[in-house]
Amino acid sequence: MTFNTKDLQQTNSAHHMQPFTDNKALADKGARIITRADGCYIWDSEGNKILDGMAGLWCMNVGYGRDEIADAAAQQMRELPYYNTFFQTTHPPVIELSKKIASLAPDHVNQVFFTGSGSDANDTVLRMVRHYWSSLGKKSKKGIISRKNAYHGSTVAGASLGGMKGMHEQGDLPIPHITYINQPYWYGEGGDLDPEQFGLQRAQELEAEIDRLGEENVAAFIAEPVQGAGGVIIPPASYWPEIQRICDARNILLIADEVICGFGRTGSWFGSDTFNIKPDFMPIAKGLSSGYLPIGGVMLSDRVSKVLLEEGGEFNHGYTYSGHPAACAAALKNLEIIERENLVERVRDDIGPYMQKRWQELAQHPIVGEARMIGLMGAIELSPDKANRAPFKVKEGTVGFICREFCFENNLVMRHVGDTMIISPPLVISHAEVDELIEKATRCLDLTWQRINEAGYCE
Ligand code: PXG
Repeated sequence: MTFNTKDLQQTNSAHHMQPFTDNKALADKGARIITRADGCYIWDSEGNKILDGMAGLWCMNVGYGRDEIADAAAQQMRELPYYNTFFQTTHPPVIELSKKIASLAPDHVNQVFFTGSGSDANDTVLRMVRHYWSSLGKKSKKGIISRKNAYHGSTVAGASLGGMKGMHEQGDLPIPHITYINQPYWYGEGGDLDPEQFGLQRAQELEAEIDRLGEENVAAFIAEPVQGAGGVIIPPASYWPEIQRICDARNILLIADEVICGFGRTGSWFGSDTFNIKPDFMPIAKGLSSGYLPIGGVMLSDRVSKVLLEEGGEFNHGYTYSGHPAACAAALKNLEIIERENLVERVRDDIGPYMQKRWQELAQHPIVGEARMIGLMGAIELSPDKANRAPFKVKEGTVGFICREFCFENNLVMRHVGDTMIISPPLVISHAEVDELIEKATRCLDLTWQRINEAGYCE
């Protein structure tokens, strides 16, 4: 099939307003048009074959081109394309998926509420947390503590729970009763502390914030086990145990946002397994269906589900597409593939360690300050001065953007967050594809180095 790229770009700009995009600037440049995909590759309308180092948007865990997921969804659409889960009705795919999720979740997590995405999972969690405390008669416990530079979605609650300044500036956010502590970002903010001391210090900010607000006013703490969109920020080992201790000691619910970390990304079924976290709520999406159809949810621990079920009465919340049958059928088939192909174990024992080793080689590059990776999510910090973890002498993000553009030109999808390059390939990536990714990334780092030397950004 051939495509007229220019025509498509013009029509796109005339009618399609894209997310997280300066649409005016994009209209001048023209969007890249992705037309098909298979395995770990996508193709554009010009016929370029591109290695997808981001698994779509951190979601394509089982890789593209899985006919059996398409078949499962199609079969479900023929049988029962839609029915809702309101008004005391349910259907087989949502029942089966709920049971499957409970079997994969940590032992103390056995209920799931379905949504259409990660953002509305976090809207749901905000309402559930407050409903939980008010069901126990503690109406003042409505404050939620989050972290600067967290990402929890784009809806009003999602963006408010997130700690991204640029999002708060648009639309008069955050909503009231959400506050933020600092993130456990050692490379960027650790100064002279060693990572473990720093991790402990950042975790203890939670206790200080609870004291500041008053324990009787705090409902929950929310965090991604590993921050994804914020730049793959892997917390020091000291961080999560201290957070868990504080939540337990101060009777604060713990929400582990598993939207990116869930379903194998960190080498366990959930990021909470990897870090030994015992959350009360786990928002999920993305890898639940590997993005084949939109579906998300909130998993609930026995402690909170018991209160909500026994004391909460009717929960006045839900979405038309909560537990959509075709999305559930796609998710079930996706989870079957992850299990059948042992993808979680593969990330933990085989391809994860291999890619981590190869990724570390990039740390030798003259403009790389640090290379880090857990499971199959990683980052490299661009810096002109490794020893001091120094930034470039140009606006933050300039060099990251240059590198990202070289990646595009060289048929590799690798994103930038400021001057941090991030990667999150499909869990099915082969050893040879990892080699190709490293080879392309190295070439793009070389090109970036050359460009910034010419521009004088390293002096
Ligand atoms: N929580 C986390 C931790 C996420 O990463 C969401 C919630 C929201 O999910 P939905 O399905 O509503 O998008 C996310 C989404 C990026 C990027 O540029 C990251 C996400 C979404 C879009 C872009 O890294 N994460």
